[in-house]
Amino acid sequence: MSDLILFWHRRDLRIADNAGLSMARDRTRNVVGLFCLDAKILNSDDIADVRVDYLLGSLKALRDRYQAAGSELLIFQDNPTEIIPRFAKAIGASHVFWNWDVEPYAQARDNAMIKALREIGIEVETFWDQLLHTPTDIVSKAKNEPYTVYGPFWKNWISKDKKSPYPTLEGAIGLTSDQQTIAQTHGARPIPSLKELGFVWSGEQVLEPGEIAAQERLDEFATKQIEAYDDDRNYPSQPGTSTLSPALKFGTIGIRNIWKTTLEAMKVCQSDEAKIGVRTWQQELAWREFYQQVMYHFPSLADGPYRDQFKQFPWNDDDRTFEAWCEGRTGYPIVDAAMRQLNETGWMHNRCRMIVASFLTKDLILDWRLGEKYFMQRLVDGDLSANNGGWQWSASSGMDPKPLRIFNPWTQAQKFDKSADYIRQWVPELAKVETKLLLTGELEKSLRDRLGYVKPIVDHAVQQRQFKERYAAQKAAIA
Ligand code: FAD
Ligand code: FO1
Repeated sequence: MSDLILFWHRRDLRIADNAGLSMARDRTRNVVGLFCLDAKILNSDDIADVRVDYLLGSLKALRDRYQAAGSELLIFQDNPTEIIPRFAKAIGASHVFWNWDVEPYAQARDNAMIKALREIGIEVETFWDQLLHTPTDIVSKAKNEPYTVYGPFWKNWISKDKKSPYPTLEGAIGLTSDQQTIAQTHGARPIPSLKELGFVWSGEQVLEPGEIAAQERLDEFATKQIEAYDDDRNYPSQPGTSTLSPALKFGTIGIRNIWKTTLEAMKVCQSDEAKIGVRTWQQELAWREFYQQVMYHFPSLADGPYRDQFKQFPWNDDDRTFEAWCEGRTGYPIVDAAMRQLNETGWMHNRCRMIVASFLTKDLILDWRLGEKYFMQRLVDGDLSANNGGWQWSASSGMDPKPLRIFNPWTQAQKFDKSADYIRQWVPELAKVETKLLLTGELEKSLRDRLGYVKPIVDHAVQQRQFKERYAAQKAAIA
C-alpha cells in the first residue's frame, strides 16, 4: 500500500483554506482529489439546472487548480459508496479523507462510506470545514444543549475564537501512469457537459463558478460594499449584498478566509456606521451556521414543521394559485418581480425571498413545503439548511420564537422598492406605470387589461384574517 491519500470533495470545491485537504497535504505529497457525480442527488426532485451548471463550472475550475498544484482531480459517476471504496482499494490508497456535512443524506452516506472503507482496510479521516464552529461547539452553557433560537446562539458564537485559513494545496504529486490506467478502468471520466447530465441552463450565473471568481467577489464586496451593507442589503434593486451564496453552498470559498476578510474590513472602518455594516454581514454568516447546526441536531426539520400548530395545518389545496406564484403572475408586482428574478437568474434577493415566502404561506395559505421545494428546483444557492430555515421562519412553523410573522406585500414594496425600480426591471409590462400605482395596487382594470397584467389573485386583508383564524383554531385544538 502506498501513502496515497484520496481527498473526496463534495461541497468544498476549492484547494485554498480547505481543512481536510490541507491535513492530507501535511501527511504526504501524494494527494489526489475525487468527486463523484452522485446519481441520488442529481436525480432527486430537489435539483436545479442552474445549480448543476454552477457545480460543473466549479469542478472545471477545481480540476485546473489541482493541476496547478501538481496533482489531479478524478471524476466518477453514480453511487459514491460503491465506487470510491472499490477504486481506493484497486489503486492502493492508504486513506480517504473528507470534510463533514450536516445534512441527513450526507450523514447516512458518509457513515456507509466509513463502514465500506474500513471493512477493506482503508483508513478514513474526516474534518469539519464548512463552518467556523462545529455543530457541537456552540451549546447553551446552562443546559449543554444545542440552541434553537438565533439570539443566544449568536452571542455564544461571536464570543468564540475563530480559526485562521488553512494553507492552499501546493507541491502535490498526481497519479503514476499505472495508477492512471487503474483510474480509467474504474470509471474515472472527464467532467460531463450539463447537457450530458440532462440539465439545461443557458442564462448567466449570478457568480462565476470556481474559487478564483469567489475570492475576487469577496475582495470586491469587502472593499466596496460591506461598510454600507446594513442599509443597502434591504433594497433589491441595489447591488447591496455579496451574492456569495453559491460559493458558500458549494465551498468554492473557505469560511475562515471569509471571516479573516471581515476582520480586516472591520479594522479599516472609519465610522460606527461602517462597523455596523461589517457586523451585520458577520451576523448573516452566523445565520448560515445557526441553520446548519439546527439541521445537524434536529434532522426531522428536513421533513416538516418544527411547531405542533403546523403539523396538521389546514393548508389550501390549489394548483392554480401555486402556479401563479411560481410563474410570477399573482397580480402583486413585488411578488411577481421576485419570482421572475428567481426563474430568470436562479437567484433572488433575501428581502424578496421573505416577501414571496410570506405571500405563499400567509396570503395564498399554501403549505410552505411547496415553496421550499420550488426554491430548491430554481436556486443556484439552494441549500437544505438555509432554505428550510428560511421557509420555516417565514411560515412561522420553525424555531423562531415570534409566533406569527405576516408581511404586507404592499408595505414591503413601499419600504424597500420605493421607486419601483426592482418591479420595473423584472415585470417589464409594468415598466411605464406610475410608481404609486405599483406600490399600492391601485391599477385599474382597463390599464391592467391594456398591459396584460393580472388582477391580484387574492385580497391580502381577507387572506390575513383567514390565516389567523385557522392558526388560532389549530392552536386551540392542540392546547
Ligand atoms: P449576503 O447578504 O451577502 O450574505 C452573506 C452570506 O450569508 C450568504 O451568501 C449566505 O451564505 C449567508 N446568509 C445570509 N442570509 C442568510 C439567512 N437568512 N440564512 C442563512 N444564511 C444566510 N440561502 C441560501 O444560501 N440557500 C438557500 O436555499 C436559501 N433559501 C432561503 C429561503 C428563504 C425563504 C429565505 C427567507 C432565505 C433563504 N436563504 C437561502 C437565505 C438568504 O436569502 C440568502 O443566503 C441570500 O439572499 C444570499 O445572497 P447573498 O449571498 O448576496 O447574501
Ligand atoms: N455532491 C456530490 O458529492 N456529488 C454530486 O453529484 C453533487 C451534486 C449536487 C447538486 C446540487 C447540489 O445542491 C449539491 C450537490 N452536491 C453533490 C453537494 C451536496 O450538497 C453534498 O454532497 C451534500 O453533502 C449532500 O447531503
